[in-house]
Amino acid sequence: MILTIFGYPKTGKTLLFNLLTEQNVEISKFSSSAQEYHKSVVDVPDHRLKALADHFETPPVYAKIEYLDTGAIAIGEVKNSMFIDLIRRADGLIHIVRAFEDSEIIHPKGSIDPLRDLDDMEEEMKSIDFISIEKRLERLEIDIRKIKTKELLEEYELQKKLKEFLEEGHPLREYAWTSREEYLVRGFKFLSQRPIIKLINTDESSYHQFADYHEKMENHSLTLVFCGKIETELLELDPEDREVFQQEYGLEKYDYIKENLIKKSYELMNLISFFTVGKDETKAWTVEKDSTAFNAAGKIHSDIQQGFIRGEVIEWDKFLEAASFAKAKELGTLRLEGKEYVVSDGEIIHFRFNK
Ligand SMILES: Nc1nc2c(ncn2[C@@H]2O[C@H](COP(=O)(O)OP(=O)(O)OP(=O)(O)O)[C@@H](O)[C@H]2O)c(=O)[nH]1
Ligand SMILES: [Mg+2]
Repeated sequence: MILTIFGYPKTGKTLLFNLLTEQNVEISKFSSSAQEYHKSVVDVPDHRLKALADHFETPPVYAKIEYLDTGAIAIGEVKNSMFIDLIRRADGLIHIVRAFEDSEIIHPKGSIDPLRDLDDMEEEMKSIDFISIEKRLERLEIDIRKIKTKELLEEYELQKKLKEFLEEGHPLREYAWTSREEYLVRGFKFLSQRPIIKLINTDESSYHQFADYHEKMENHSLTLVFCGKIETELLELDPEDREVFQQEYGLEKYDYIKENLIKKSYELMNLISFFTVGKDETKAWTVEKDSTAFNAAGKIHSDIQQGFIRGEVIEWDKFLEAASFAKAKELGTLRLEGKEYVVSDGEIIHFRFNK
């Protein structure tokens, strides 16, 4: 899964990237070379996988997230940005805005107003989608005059609906997509259709001022508030000192962004994990909520999917209670399930298949 961090200049993108990936990319108060971007792949932490790996004495293989940190994008310039492909390519977006004060760091708008900046970016993304849709509609009108295929007509109606939806002021992620509709416009990678985490980067003094935005989940968008610079400083301390300073800053109940963001992105993007265990490795797999055992098998290998016979399924903690598959069978906690079985978060699945 790819998550792309983007935003206006000097909002703390690279500082966030460092926190999420434990890298040490240089950050600066002054304008940097906007040409470069950073990339890093991290493990998705999962205590359940760790416990299973300990039991089987095999290495845990965590699910992975690839984070991309783009350079600054000037206001109004998303459409011309060299990073637009990195934004389109993402499975989910992280848009970060500045709420922290620092008189030495110039804000391109001359004042600090994170909610305004969130809206500005939303408008830019919607208007880029609007322009792509208008162009596509013109093209479709020409094509349909030549040949009227069912699919072209279907797409034409949909693009018109999407255009109206944008005109009413909604981002495309709020549209009630059917899977057929998603399929029809899959090639467009609309920016406002991507699930998005809106991150407000603030100091301890205004952290509580944004309390309404601490975990605001709505229509495939989630807003979170964090203190980038303070968090970086806190992480350099020993855990006991950290608590003392957190109290001093009034951040007793602070959620550190690295784990919080991953946990919340899984919720936002409707993702769950299942596990496979074996003599070589204990592995976490990511699938969409409501995936069937058949879909899950396909994640691992097309041969397993094609030869699917059944899945032996057990919740990770029930397995550890039983301590072996034989015992779990005896206790009745290990179940046999068919292709249509809907996988739940935290299950171990052992696939039986015809080779
Ligand atoms: N006070 C304060 N300063 C911050 C915070 N986050 C970032 N900064 C400062 O803002 C400056 C820019 O940080 P970067 O992480 O480089 O920001 P960026 O968005 O990657 O910048 P560009 O890539 O140049 O657009 C640095 O001097 C940081 O120390 C924060 O939460 N509080
Ligand atoms: Mg940067």
